[in-house]
Amino acid sequence: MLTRPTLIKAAGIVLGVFFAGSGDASTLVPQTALPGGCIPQFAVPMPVFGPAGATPRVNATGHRNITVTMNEIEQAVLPTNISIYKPQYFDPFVLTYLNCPTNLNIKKTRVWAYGMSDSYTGQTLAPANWPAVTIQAQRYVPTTVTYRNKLPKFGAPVTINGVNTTGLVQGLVTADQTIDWADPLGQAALNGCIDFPQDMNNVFTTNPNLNPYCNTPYKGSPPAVVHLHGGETSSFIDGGPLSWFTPSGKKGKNFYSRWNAGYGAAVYKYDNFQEPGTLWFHDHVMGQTRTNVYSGFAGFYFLEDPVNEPKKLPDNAFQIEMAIQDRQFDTNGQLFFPDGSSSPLPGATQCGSGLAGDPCLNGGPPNPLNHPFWNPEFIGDVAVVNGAPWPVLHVEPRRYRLHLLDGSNARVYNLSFGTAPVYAIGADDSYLNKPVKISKVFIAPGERNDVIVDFSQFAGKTITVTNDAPIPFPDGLFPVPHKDPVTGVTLPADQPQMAKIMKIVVDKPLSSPDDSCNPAWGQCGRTKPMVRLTDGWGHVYPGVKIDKKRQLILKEFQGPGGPLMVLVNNTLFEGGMSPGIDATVFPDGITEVPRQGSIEEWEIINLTMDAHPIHTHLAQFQILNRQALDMDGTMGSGIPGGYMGAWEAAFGSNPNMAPLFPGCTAGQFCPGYGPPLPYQVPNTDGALGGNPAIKPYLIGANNAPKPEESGWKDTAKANPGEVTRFLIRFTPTSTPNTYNVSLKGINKYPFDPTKGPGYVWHCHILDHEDQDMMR
Ligand SMILES: [Cu+2]
Repeated sequence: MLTRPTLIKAAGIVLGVFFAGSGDASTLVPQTALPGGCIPQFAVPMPVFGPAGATPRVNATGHRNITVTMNEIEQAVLPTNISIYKPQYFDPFVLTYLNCPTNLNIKKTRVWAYGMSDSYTGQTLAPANWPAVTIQAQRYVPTTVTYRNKLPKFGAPVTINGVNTTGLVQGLVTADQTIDWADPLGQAALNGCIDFPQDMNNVFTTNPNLNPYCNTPYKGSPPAVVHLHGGETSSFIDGGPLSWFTPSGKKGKNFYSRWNAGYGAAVYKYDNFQEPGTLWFHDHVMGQTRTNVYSGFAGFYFLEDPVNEPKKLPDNAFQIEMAIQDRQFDTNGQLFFPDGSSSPLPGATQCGSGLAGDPCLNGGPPNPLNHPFWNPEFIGDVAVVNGAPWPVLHVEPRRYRLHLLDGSNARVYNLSFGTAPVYAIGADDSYLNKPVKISKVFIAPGERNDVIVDFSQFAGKTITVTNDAPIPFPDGLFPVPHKDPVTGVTLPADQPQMAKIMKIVVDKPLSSPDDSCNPAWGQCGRTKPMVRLTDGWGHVYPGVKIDKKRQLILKEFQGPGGPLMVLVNNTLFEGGMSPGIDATVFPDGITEVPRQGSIEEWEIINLTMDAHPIHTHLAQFQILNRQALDMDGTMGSGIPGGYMGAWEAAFGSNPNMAPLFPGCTAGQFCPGYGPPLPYQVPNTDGALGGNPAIKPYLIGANNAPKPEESGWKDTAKANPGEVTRFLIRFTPTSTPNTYNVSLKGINKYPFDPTKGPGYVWHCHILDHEDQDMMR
């Protein structure tokens, strides 16, 4: 999605237009967007869980059986105690100041939220909240969770805070029935809605298969499932995309429950056997992860192990979690999720046209005839931390430990804490050997950064947490002024309000001396060094045996209006449908089948224009390095056409492969066909995956991962035009490496992706994983 914002901006400049407005987001509920620039910043406190705040975390050691209930609730989100919002805002599309709407009627926001209680006593452990109140678990102490889906359908009766009303959120955040999704009623499949690239002839024009049912937002019983992100868990309880269930008792094909807990419930037992770290849990339902997480389903899961953790980390009131997200709201304070069904306002053309008066930040869906409601990336215009817009946090002048999570659909953040020193102590799941001083926290959807920020020299000061990352990354809408890469001209910010995330005010008196570990003195590292697969400097760690190497491609499939689908290795999620995957070898279409205990090198080759945060379930990995690739032959390999040319030329070149789709031409990219060559035949790089070798096209040096991303990770950025290499090992992170031997490790279930329903790996841009950037 490189060009869309640029095009829209360009159109705005040329045509110059001007009204404060917006279209309907939802086809079911009339909505008018409240531009984010109209919402006052730093007007609400940041909700804090644990000793620093009013809501205690959920103690999973004291309560070993927890019920997590999925509810629709009302939550105070936008400031209501202010009668006047801002009078004007900066419009990114027309690059000028416009009037804010005046007809505001800000109410509490309807969200979907996890509430928690003790399964045996019924005692409430945490109120339902967006984000969920953090669960605190101890290593080796299992947690049994009963998930109960009590979500109301749109318009169905529901009682909220003792008031009888009707379900709203499903009507605001529209499901798209034309992408491969849970489809609990089986109606999308029955009506031929789900649009596969095999329909090549259809896809590029109006899809004749699309009957009116397919254009209808789903209003049935809402499917949901919870994934523990970063969890080393059995695949039965991984909460994968096909393990969903509805309140009415419909289930996905991988549904699992430890025992029958009734309709709309699943019981998972987490062993908590893995190394300590910052995990999180969120919804993962097939084709609706973006909408369910957007609606509120996310929370932290701290796994603690006092024996093996760094000693004397800031804790109690000085340990704070922050889930950073972006959202859009309407003039009633409700969630606004673009579905492109906008009715044009006076003077406006259709939403997303890029023409004069276009009313929508996200535009319409790029290919509405194929996917009436799916947008490739959700772009919000309000920064939200722990469910509060641009909040304020009051702290003491001392060191704090902050667990930072990018829980956004698509937005990458590059955060700074002013001049306060920031040290990374953990990356995603695990602690680093030694703390690393960092100037910016660069975080993509799904990633966590565990940091210590030292406020001790800032008594009486206010620190604004700032962000300068564009969306999509690296060349989308900028929150700050930036240079045009072609002309060198400095352009104004596209979303200036997104340059600030929150404010931290150091105005609390020091309540006690700060005796926490001091990363400036090299403290706060691991007591026992992590097991290394890489040396953190770009090389394989001595003695590490790589069993298999895979080269896997990230590629967008463009329709006439923009992306139709984003794919890993050009293969659909339900890959048995891709003829490029040999169905005799892979009847179920699963291609990445590592052996338990083995170490594999994965080379993720990004042929798109955007960065994609790649997330693996079950197994953690260590980033080896990243290297540029001559994509088109203009970057120094000296090979005409570059890697992209070689890759496209490979389609139809192997007589042993299934015929290309009708409409595809040999020597050209055939979307959704799978890799162009046989997956299991190693190429001249010795890599599986069915793609031409990359070696002749590599340019420049291997770039080592940043020190703060050199530990065990479960999510890592794959930048455009690069190969991102990581070593992934299919045993727990704590299992020692033995020279030249693969160890299964000590764990309570096979660390084997082929046992049970298996695991997925995918892009953590939620809008991408929902449209098949997942295997
Ligand atoms: Cu992606």
